[in-house]
Amino acid sequence: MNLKKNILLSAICILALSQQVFAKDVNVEITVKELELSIDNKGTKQMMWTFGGTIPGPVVRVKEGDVVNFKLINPKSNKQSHSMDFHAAQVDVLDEFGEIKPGKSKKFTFEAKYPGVFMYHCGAPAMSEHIARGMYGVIIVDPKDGYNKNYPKPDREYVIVEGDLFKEGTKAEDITMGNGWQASLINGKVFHYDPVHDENAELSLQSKPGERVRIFFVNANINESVAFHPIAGIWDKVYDNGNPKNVKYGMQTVDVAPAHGMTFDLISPKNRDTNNALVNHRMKRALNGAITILLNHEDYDGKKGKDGKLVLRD
Ligand SMILES: [Cu+2]
Repeated sequence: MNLKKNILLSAICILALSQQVFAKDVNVEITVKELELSIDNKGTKQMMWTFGGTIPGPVVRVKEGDVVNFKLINPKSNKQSHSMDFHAAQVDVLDEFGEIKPGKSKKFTFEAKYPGVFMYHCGAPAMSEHIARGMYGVIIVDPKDGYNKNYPKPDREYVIVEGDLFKEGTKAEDITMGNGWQASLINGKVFHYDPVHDENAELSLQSKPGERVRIFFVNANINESVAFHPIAGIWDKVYDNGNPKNVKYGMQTVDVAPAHGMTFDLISPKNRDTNNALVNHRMKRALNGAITILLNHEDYDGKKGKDGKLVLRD
C-alpha cells in the first residue's frame, strides 16, 4: 500500500472514530397522561390525552447520529391504548409504533439519521382523536456539523406547535371530517401568546432588536396545512423539515403540511423596538387562536428562548 493510500485510510478512520465519539445514546421516557387541561388563558378545562401531561409533550432534542432509547409508559389508570410514532425514526409501524394497553409499557430504539424538526404523535386508533386531544410533540435533531454561515447560531429559540381544538365530546369520525372544530391551539392554548386578541394572555415571545430568532414549528392539525407568516416581518431563512440543506431565503408565507415541521428564522430591525404577529394566515385559524406575538424590545425578558426553554409555559 502506498503512503497516500495509508494517509487517506487513517483520515477516514479518525473521522469515523470522531463521529462515534460525538454520537451518543439518549434515554427518553414518556408517560401518557389522560387529564383535564386548561385549553385557553381563562382556564377553561377539557379532557385531553397527553405525552407527559402537557400539550405539546416534552421537547426531545438529540444530535444527528444519536441513538434514542425510548420507553413509553401507559399507566393502569388510563382508559385508552396509546402508542408513539416518532417521525425522526425509521422502524416498523406494526412493531415499534404499535399501541399498548393501559398498565403496559414498551421500549424501542432508533438512530436519528436525518437532522431537522420532526413531529411525534400517538398513532393508536382512532388516530385523529388521539392527535386532536393533544397527543403530539416535537423532536429536534441538531445537525452533526453544527452551525455555519448557511445555518447560523440563533440568539433565541422557540418551539411553536399548532393543533386543533374540537368541542368536548366530538366523536372520532367527526374529528376526522373536521366537524365540531372549535378553535386553534398554539402550544396547547387558544391565543396562548397573544395579549392583543386575548386580555387573559400573559405570555408572549420576546427578543432584543436585531436578534436572530429561530422558531421550530410543527403543524399538528388533523387536516389543514398552516400558512405561516410573520406579520411586519420577513422570514430571513426557512429550512424545510428543519434540515440546513433545505434552505430558502426572504420568504413571506410558507405552507406547512399537517404532520410536518419547518424551521423559521426571523431577524427584527436593529435600532428600534418592533412587534411581530406570527400567524397562520388562513384567517379562520388566525382569528380563532393561531396568533403569536413576538416583542422585539430593548427591555426584553433576557431568559426567554434561552437555555433550552423552548416552549413558553405559565
Ligand atoms: Cu393515544
